Amino acid sequence: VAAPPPVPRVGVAVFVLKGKSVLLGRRRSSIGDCTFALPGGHLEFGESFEQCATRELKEETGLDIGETEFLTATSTVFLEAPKPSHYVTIFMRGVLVDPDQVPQTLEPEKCYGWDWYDWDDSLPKPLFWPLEKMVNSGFNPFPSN
Ligand code: 8DG
Ligand code: MG
Ligand code: MG
Repeated sequence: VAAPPPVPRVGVAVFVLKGKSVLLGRRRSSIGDCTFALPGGHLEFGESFEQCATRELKEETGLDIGETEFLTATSTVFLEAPKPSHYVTIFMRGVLVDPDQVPQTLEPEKCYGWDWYDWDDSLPKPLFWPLEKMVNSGFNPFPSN
């Protein structure tokens, strides 16, 4: 029988804010290998965006965030991947419960390591393509007040 046609999937990524910095890690993946991306992953059946953001962050870094807020959503087709894929990605933001908590690389097969990067003048390169597009369009994950 023929393989089922590909369908879009839902990703949830989270901006963990600490002072003027955000948490980024270099991906080990067939999609965006070696580029710097936010922690995040696939929305599971029955999960809210908030639950997914909190769970993926915990699984990937061990970090705990308080209440999360929805920021924006993107739709991205990754044609360069071995299996072309399409993600609708939900971007959340959260703040550390304990600002001194240190990120751990809990999924070393998926990420080379996490670190804090100043949003205004020291974002690492190359950024994961969807994030690069957001930054270039002037997107800012910090509260505006
Ligand atoms: P899981 O098995 O833990 O659920 O998934 P994962 O291995 O952690 O998935 P992921 O690739 O980290 O995230 C799922 C998709 O979300 C990713 O393939 C494409 C989309 N996505 C974006 N931007 C970002 C981003 O900045 N970070 C992450 N992690 N995913 C993103 O469009
Ligand atoms: Mg994950
Ligand atoms: Mg992930």
